[in-house]
Amino acid sequence: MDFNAEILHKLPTVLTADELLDKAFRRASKVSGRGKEKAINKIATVGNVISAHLNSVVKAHPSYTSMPEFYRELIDLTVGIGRIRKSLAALKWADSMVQRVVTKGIKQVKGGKNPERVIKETYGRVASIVKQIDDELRTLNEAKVSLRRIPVFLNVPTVVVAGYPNVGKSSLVSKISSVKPKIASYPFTTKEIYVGIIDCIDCGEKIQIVDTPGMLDRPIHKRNEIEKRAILCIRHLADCILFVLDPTESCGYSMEKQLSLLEEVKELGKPIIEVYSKADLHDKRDRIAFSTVSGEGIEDVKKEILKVIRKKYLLP
Ligand SMILES: Nc1nc2c(ncn2[C@@H]2O[C@H](COP(=O)(O)OP(=O)(O)OP(=O)(O)O)[C@@H](O)[C@H]2O)c(=O)[nH]1
Ligand SMILES: [Mg+2]
Repeated sequence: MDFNAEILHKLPTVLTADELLDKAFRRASKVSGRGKEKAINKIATVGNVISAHLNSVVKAHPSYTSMPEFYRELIDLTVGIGRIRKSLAALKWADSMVQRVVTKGIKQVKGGKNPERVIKETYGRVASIVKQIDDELRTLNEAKVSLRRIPVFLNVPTVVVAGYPNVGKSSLVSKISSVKPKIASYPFTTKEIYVGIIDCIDCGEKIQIVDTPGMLDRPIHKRNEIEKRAILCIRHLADCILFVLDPTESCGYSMEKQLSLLEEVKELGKPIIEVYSKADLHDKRDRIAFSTVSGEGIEDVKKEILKVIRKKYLLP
């Protein structure tokens, strides 16, 4: 992927309509000059401040059409690309309307109309335009906050950890990689996607590990947006899937359901490593079993990841 997701972390804070108008009018109140000239400066300043802000927001957004499908779908799930596009279009509209009102105001002052009256009328029109896009400004500020949470994925071999909620995915990721996602004893603790790096000391390879939200075994159209994020990661990022099963069922879900989800994930046709979590609580060993409590099997999991990745990338 040559798209740099850091652009999503650099979006500017978007002012509300009132904040933007305040800023513009305050700046205009400080302009110097006399009579006509001062009035023209004031009106032009209002136009410039508003235009600069709206343009900086519009320009900071990436092209949602040309970015990789994975990011596009993830952003669509997180914020909605349609909403972002509509809001950006509203900002462009407001910018051109404000500029039109400002140009007209300046012309009127130059033409001899009472400057004070023109200022009052122009300010009123500008305020009414900017207030019309208040919802869109707020949407774009919310988008900025959400987009900042989308991780930057590296273009390196990637293992995606998947499974039912509460089975111990994040506990494992936190043990074997650089990222420390939240761990808790309730399902759907992980709502977003976490990316860590497993430094493989003996081979010098960097392997990316992606912690995903838990998924339930149910048809795609019934899945919530949190589960859909996990599917997206598996589909687009995974060179290999680490599927975590909790045979103690202390996660709150039966093995039958967990295995049924495993079957579904297998259909994606990617290499899968099947592992048991919570090995300190059971003695099933027909799959690699690990415990983040006793430490048992953690190295085996790492070794298996490495083996699969090496095979896929034909590494020595
Ligand atoms: N006994 C025992 N408990 C564990 C182990 N690993 C995780 N747990 C517990 O299992 C619960 C769920 O752990 P998480 O790592 O948050 O599980 P998750 O699969 O990431 O959960 P979601 O993010 O909700 O999908 C927590 O209460 C952990 O303390 C383990 O090896 N042994
Ligand atoms: Mg988790």
